[in-house]
Amino acid sequence: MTTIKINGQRLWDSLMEMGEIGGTEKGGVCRLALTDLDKQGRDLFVSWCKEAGCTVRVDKMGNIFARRAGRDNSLPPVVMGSHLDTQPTGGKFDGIYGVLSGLEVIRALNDQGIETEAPIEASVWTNEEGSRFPPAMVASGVFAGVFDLEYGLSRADLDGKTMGEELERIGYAGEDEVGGRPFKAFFEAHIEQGPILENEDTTIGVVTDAQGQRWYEVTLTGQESHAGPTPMSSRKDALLGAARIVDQVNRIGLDNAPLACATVGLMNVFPNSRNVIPGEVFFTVDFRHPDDKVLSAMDQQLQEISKNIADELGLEMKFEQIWYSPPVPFNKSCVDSVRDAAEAAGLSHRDIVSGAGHDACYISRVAPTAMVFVPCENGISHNEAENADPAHLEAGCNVLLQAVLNQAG
Ligand code: HGY
Ligand code: MN
Ligand code: MN
Repeated sequence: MTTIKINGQRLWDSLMEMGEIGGTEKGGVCRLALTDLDKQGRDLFVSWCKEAGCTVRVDKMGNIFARRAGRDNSLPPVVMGSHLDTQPTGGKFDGIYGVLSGLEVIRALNDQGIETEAPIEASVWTNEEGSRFPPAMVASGVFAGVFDLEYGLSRADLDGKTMGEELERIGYAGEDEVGGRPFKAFFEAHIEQGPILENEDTTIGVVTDAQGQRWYEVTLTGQESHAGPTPMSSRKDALLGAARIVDQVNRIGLDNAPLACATVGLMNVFPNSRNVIPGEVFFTVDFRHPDDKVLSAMDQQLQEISKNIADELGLEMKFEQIWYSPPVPFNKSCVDSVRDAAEAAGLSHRDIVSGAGHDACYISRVAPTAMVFVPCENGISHNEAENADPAHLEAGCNVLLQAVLNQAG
């Protein structure tokens, strides 16, 4: 293991500067995929990479690859990266930490004149969050061949704008084909977004797996009618149906505790007027579990229960699973590189399963992949209060550096 180190202050300063773009009153970040703010963040990252001597390429899904040449550039690159898009009430670290850690590794190698055998790349994956354009991780999914390019470019937001149109508009509809080029390895540094590392006072999470996810969209249609003269017995109340299903989603999660997660995060009520019985409700369901069998049992239960509730209340139901991402085991040799790097640096570490989805989950289908986790304050993320300790961020980036050097030679 070499003794070269990254510059923690420079990493922190870059995170703070990037966090200004879309910065919110409460200290969070709102930089939704392919908005003008996302463009600004991308432009800043590209300018930093060019200053660091990288050549920058963009593919047709807007994925960005900043390449630092190695001795033998015919070799497949070792790639680091994550995402720059955030949740509407996101933070400064989710995704951004992994992107700017990749840049910091390149900056540190430059400072200390280190040459690697294989080239290395810092990457940005478009629309990881899936908040504006569902599903999540769609651009890394196209890269991994899970979705075709047409599907990726046609993902639309609630206003009907597609990713293809927005990529053109912000100038990130690149020329390069998406995927089909080998990586020697892929590493993603990320905050844990949960409480385990902090509770155990552990600095590094050696991510062995990521749990599976199923996303659903449900539309219940009843009958708008007057909240006054309509007797309770003759109502077709779509919101009542949605409320009962929301309760059942929660119960399915609790019944499969402690590893299951079940969330209804988005709901639109129509016409959303206080004295009209709601005629239509649209809502989403997010199921997660590390065991695929349990995840499909949860899926069965949800379908059955939703249908019974809709039938009982005389509602029509459109029930669609829009996304399924199976549980992911990461590559043993890459996971070992992360664990060895933490060990060599004398950092406390523990194996951990990722509760969140990441671009690494899809990239692991086409390249040996692993992740490095660091704690975040109170385990909070997808929240403007998201915070992390500069010392942890520095430690995680040093582990990333060593893992990359281990693979890049
Ligand atoms: O939802 C997730 O797990 C990720 O933050 N997109
Ligand atoms: Mn993320
Ligand atoms: Mn996220």
